[in-house]
Amino acid sequence: MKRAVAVVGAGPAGLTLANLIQQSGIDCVVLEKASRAHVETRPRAGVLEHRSVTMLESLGLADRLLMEADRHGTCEFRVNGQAFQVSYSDLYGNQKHYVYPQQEVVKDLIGSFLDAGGDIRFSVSDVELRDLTSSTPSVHWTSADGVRTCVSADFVAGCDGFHGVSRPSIPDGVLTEFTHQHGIEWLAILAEAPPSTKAIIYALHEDGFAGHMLRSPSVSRFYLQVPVGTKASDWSDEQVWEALHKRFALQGSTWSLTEGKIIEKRVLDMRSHVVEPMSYGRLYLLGDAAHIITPVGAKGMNLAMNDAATFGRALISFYETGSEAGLKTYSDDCLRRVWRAQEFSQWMVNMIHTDVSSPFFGRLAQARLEHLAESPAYRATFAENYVGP
Ligand code: RFL
Repeated sequence: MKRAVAVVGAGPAGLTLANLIQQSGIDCVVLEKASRAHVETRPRAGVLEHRSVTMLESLGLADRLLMEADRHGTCEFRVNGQAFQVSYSDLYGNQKHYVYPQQEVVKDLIGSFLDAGGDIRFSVSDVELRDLTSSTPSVHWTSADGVRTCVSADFVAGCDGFHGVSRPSIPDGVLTEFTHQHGIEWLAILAEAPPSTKAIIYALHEDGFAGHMLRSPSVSRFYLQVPVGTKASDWSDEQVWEALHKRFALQGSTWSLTEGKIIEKRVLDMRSHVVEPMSYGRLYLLGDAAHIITPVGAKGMNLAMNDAATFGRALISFYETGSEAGLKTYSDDCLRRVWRAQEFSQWMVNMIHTDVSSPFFGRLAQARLEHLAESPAYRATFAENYVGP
């Protein structure tokens, strides 16, 4: 089998790329380890930046999203029982976040790609990447029915996330890896509970951070900072709700938290990871395969889509004009935005945790939040970074 592009991984990065190049007549195959049912129901992110939505809209891929997604332009911070809100949309050109679960993005992108005749192989195993520095790299895999198959391509797009095979296929010493363990863990909770708020809540409490994120009218995501080394099973559902009530509590307010059935509980190790460059020979890394960011600031899915848009444009230019300019600058173009997001995410991590590494940083966090509450200039900078420049 010969294709122009072999895309490894059907997450937001791989599927955005596949749709984008398909629309320009570039032939590709998408190889996905999991089943279609699994990727279409896997809950993860839920916040799209306006830039991601504009890009999807320009490709005709945002019809359902634009009908169903809630628009959000305000977030709330709670510190020691007091709340203040930042209307970031008003501070940054009326741009808003779109709340739309990642699995719905994935479902839409799979649907549109297949409807237009696209080729996705689900439930593949033992994926191997070969001859990456030649002009005909190849990808080998075992299909769902056990047949060993291979495709040779002009390019391989490694969109298989942090634990995929693409990045480890690059020989040692080629990539420079930047890693930071934040020394923080969150218990991530998904509950069948309608949102108790119209605005995302970030709460700084002496017991640790708590977050109330929005997903849909009937499902909410919550985060609780927990001691490093905690296992999800250490927390009963009752303890989760008790902690959330305590950390979100407001003095002299009738606000209340609506509980619901907890459908997912997992511990997130807060870490950041970036590799440079984001390519090797004819292999290009996209999304989580090249960079991991903490969920603080909700940038991960958006960075993955930006990589896909950047690489897609470079491929289209290559096939239409023969120019390799976009391919050559792909890594630098993406990394500028990746590092800016990492910087913002780190800034927010330090602002919403009481004890990042010492009580000293706890006090700095409070000072930063007070500054945000009081200073229009500081809020404007926050807004620009949060909603996406
Ligand atoms: P994905 O989504 O991980 O997709 C990679 C795909 O590759 C497949 N795969 C393979 N396929 C073939 N062969 C192999 N050997 C393979 N190995 C893996 C996988 O099955 C999968 O389908 O990567 P991509 O496309 O780069 O997208 C990145 C985003 O998924 C990620 O950044 C976000 O989910 C991060 N994230 C959030 N990002 C946001 O922008 N806003 C958020 O609010 C947000 N919340 C979150 C998050 C991530 C979370 N977790 C669990 C990682 C909340 C959570 C809990």
